[in-house]
Amino acid sequence: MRGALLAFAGTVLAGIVAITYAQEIKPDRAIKYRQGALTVMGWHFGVLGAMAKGERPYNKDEAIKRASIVSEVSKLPWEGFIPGSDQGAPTKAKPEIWKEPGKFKDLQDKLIEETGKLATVAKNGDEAALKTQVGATGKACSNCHDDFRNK
Ligand code: ASC
Repeated sequence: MRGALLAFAGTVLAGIVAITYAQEIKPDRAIKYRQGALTVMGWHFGVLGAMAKGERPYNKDEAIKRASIVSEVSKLPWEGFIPGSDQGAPTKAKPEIWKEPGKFKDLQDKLIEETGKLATVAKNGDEAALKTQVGATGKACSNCHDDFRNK
């Protein structure tokens, strides 16, 4: 009983902390945060894209490093899309993000799934398979951009 009460109190406290913290985040910080994460992802994915296109020599260790960064960082930008952050700093985010949260979340999940596969494929060291998965991952990027990012 005491344990259950403590657990309940902990949950309530965590909820209050989360709400307070969310309220403290100003839209411009959230916008810069998510853009930072997306820029980091684009930087490392760009190297893999260059490898896939033969503009850069294939290198297994480098592919592993880049793909694991992309995989981890692909989980990060989304908490920056807080309500009210459709403006507050220059942003290409479309208002649809906040009107169709389920669809936006599905596209995030799809990206995270594809980047997870990218990291696995990179470790296998199969250059052709990497190339295919770079294509699938890029498609997950652009599917979301098509609906939710202004040009
Ligand atoms: C990149 C990058 C994107 C995606 C997208 C894939 O390297 O910065 O936004 O790939 O162009 O279609």
